[in-house]
Amino acid sequence: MSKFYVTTPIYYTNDVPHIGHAYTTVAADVMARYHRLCGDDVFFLTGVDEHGQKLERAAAEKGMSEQEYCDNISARFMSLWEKMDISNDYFIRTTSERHKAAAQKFFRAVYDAGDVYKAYYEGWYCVPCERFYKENELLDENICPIHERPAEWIKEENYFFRLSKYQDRLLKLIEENPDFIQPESRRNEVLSMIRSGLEDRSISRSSVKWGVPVPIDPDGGVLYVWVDALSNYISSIGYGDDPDTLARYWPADIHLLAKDILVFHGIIWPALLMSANLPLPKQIFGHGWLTKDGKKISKTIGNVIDPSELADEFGTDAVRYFFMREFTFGSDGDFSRESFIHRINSDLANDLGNLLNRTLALIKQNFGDTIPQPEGEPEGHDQELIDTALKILPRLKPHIDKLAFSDALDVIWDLVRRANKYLDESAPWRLAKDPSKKDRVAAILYNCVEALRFLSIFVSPFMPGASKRIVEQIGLDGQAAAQTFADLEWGKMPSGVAMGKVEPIFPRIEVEKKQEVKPSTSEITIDDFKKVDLRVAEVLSAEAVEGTDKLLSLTVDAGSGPRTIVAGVAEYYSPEDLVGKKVILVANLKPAKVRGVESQGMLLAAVGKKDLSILSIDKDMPSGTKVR
Ligand code: ME8
Repeated sequence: MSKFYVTTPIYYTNDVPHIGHAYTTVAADVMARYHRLCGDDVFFLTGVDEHGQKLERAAAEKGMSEQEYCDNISARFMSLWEKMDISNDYFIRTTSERHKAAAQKFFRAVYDAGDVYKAYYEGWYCVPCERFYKENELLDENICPIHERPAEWIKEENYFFRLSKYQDRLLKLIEENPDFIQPESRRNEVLSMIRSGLEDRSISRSSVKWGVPVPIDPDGGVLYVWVDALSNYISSIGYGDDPDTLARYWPADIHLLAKDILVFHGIIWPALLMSANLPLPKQIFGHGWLTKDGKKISKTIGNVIDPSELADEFGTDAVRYFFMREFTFGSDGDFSRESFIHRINSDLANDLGNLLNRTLALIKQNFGDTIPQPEGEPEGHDQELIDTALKILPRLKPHIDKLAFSDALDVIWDLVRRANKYLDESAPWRLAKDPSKKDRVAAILYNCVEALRFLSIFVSPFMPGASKRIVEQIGLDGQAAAQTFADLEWGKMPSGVAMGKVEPIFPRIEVEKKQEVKPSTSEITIDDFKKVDLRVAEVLSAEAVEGTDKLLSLTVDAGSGPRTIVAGVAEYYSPEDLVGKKVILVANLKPAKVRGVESQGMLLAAVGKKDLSILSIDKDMPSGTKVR
């Protein structure tokens, strides 16, 4: 039996999970589930990276302890993966004692190899990336190219790793093993980086407290968070405490990650492993980014989309399918709701869903609730359908091996399309009018059910929930979990079984008509606009206005002392929500009496039909600051 060990990166717990994280995790899940169908001994690892400076700061900002903060966000990742049907075998938390001990053992192994020394680090550091930057890697004014925020200058005495010593071995490794880093474009990036020269790297942080203590020096600070994090791939399978499991799964077959962390996985990690005298992973695959309007989805950039909300709205399978079908895995892909809905309606509701509905409805009409017995030798287009079905698996394999998920699904959809066409060409509804053709009708519908059973196996790595529902509807309840590629034998579908409850598995998503956005007023000049004095104002206190449940009376300070305003926001905000908030005030509005209270200004809000959101500022600015 082959083994297959696949990993996702471990995600930072300063961040809430978003569709970028779900993208990698779903891809890894597809690989794991596919290999289980092949009968492999699979270990699928995901988890969270809970240490480092950005976490330390994020917790402090929230007034929480670091551990409390991590516990909170780790729980969100875990429940998201449950919702997304992620079948990981282990969930690593780097704050676990097991991991910390293994990370220290790993550091010590590198130290014992003579590859660690103490020196001063002075240079740029981007906290959201948790990485050191050279000046020429930053944009103007020392802005980090990924997070578009200024990097910080740090100077500290740290432990360094002799990365430079491994330059030649790394180069040879990557040159001689074309599959080690994929896709090709990423491999070339790494090669040119190595060729341009590798410098030793700091692997501890003396100014950071929240981390794994450096094992060789009580005053040495903590391990650089990346060294701590990378060692998760071995700590999870027993590097510190379970040599049998380690030997069973290590080296990893594939580390999946996005291109921004390729250097850590393609250069630093293999060099550290060489130093610690451990085998190297077989492949590192750096996929593209999910973007929104061309920008990487990330909390720091502020454009996150919550996969959990998408799954609530459209179903887990639809989200998983979209990720795997819409984008070329190695390249960036822009997420849009329109393309999502279009893809789901056309591929899932129209193609696959329709094949299932039509087949089962025809069986119901002609054979009650029972899957009919196939009668007679193949005729008409039967053989073409059977051949298409039997050829899917060998065609699928090379695409999955290259992580070309979209191409793999396209191959599977050849069977969906062929089966729908088969049904059209064979037109059993016409034959059913002639009682002497009943056997032929039975054979045609049986063949469609058999194609659906094959499809339930093929789609199961991508859409485990839908696969299960297909299996149940065609009457194989309970056997869903047992299906593997070994079940892809035409004719294995038992006849005479009772169909399950028939329901559309992918209801069509009705597209709301876009509201026509008409300019609400005629044009104004800049001078007209300048007449409005907009200011940042802090809400000092807030209370309900008597006799109405719509209004709040707020005391605000726009830099010139307290004043009262009345705002129609009570249905959307409680007084406590607003105290301390910085809002945008129209400061030169003529005072007016509202319900007996004199209102000296107005706050700005986005006003929808059913919701309202008060405008605020995303950085702290003093009260009275002009807004324009
Ligand atoms: O880098 N598009 O954690 P992280 C696609 N803790 N994938 C995305 C993405 C996007 N817009 N945004 C995030 C870290 N990802 C470290 C990893 S591993 C030893 C330590 C995915 O929370 C993608 O897999 O910033 C990326 O590599 C990972 O999340 C980074 O997650």
